[in-house]
Amino acid sequence: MNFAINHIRSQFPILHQQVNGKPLIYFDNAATSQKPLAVINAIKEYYEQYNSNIHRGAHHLAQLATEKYEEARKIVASHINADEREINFVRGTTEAVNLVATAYGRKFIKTGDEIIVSEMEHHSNIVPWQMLCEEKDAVLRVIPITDSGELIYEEYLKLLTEKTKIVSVAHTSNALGTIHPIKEMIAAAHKVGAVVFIDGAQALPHTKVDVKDLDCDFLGFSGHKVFAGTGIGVLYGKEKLLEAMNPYMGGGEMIKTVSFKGTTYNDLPYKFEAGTPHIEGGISLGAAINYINEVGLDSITAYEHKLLEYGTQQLSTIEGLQIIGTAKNKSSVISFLVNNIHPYDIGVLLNEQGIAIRTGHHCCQPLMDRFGIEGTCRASFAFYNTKEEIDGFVTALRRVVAVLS
Ligand code: 7TS
Repeated sequence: MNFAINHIRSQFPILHQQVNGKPLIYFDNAATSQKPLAVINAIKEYYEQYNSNIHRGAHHLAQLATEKYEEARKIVASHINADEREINFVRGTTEAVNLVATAYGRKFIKTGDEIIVSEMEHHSNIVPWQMLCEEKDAVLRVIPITDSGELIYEEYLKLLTEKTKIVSVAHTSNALGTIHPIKEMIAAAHKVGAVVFIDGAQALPHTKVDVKDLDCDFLGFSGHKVFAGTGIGVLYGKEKLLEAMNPYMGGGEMIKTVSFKGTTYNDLPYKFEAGTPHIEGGISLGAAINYINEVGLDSITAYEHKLLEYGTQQLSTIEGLQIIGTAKNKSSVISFLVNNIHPYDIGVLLNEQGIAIRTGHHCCQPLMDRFGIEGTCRASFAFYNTKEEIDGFVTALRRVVAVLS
């Protein structure tokens, strides 16, 4: 693999530590990713050199902070091939979905309308739509999945009718790693006049996402999964849709004029950014995106695919281990169960050996119900992980299974 892995790892200080006397192996990247020096230094510089509130000060620090924050918006826009006005900074994917469900849904969804999600969604891409359906007396339809963890495409096509107003699906599943055929799904939804929200939380850290090529109407993602800080994320929306929507929250920044006779709203994107934003979060996101582009997203995708293949192969040598989610097109996530061992017990014993994985339902209870299980163990890789770490993990897991069997 032609990938400067040692140099890359040197950029992530947190990776070089011992946990319970063993070198840390961090395989919980789908939950949150670690941060490179480029991001840590951008946050440090912000607080050491130009901390200030933005958009409102005539003074030097305020101007500098505003410049850097708006520069980050440009970086995000160009990264996903959008216009700056279409980039709304939010807290994360969860807020992006809630914003659309509220600001678009409240205005445009009527009694009897239908919203489609899949059986594989994260709770944050289910519950806001359920809340909207309850409020509007609309109907939530669910795309079923196969035993290997792929959406049943024909069933999706059957669900699409003139009643369908919104389709909201993940680009990539956090629990199984399945990459969905979203470009085709978006085109099919557009044929019946529906708008499409893409949950990009698990896609942006691993692959290039081009909103124009996909032609999605909305895209949400979280900064913390894409190597930036927590509490920052992005809602992309097509300009004409964002223009048509009412504001989500009221307050400072999102207004042009306020009077008791009536208030007028600010232009995009500020219309959706009430209050003092997460300034260093935005700046950290700009730094993170610059960093992954320096490494090269195509190389990242290719390298991680090798890790996925190697990890899948190595884990399959453990007797009694069953991989949940065996779709053809997957990102670097491996969910598994071993015999009847509770995933949590595996997680605890792996932690004793310095290995971080996730156990549980991964905020996908309907998906777990579909498989008739309570949860899984999930190892999720980032581009700073290595084959050697996978070897260490598989050896440790073998030991854990022997103890718990
Ligand atoms: N959508 C997907 C596909 C996700 O994986 C997550 C977080 C979210 C939405 C919500 O993102 P947030 O940043 O707003 O919380 N997923 C996970 C996970 O798999 N383990 O911890 C968080």
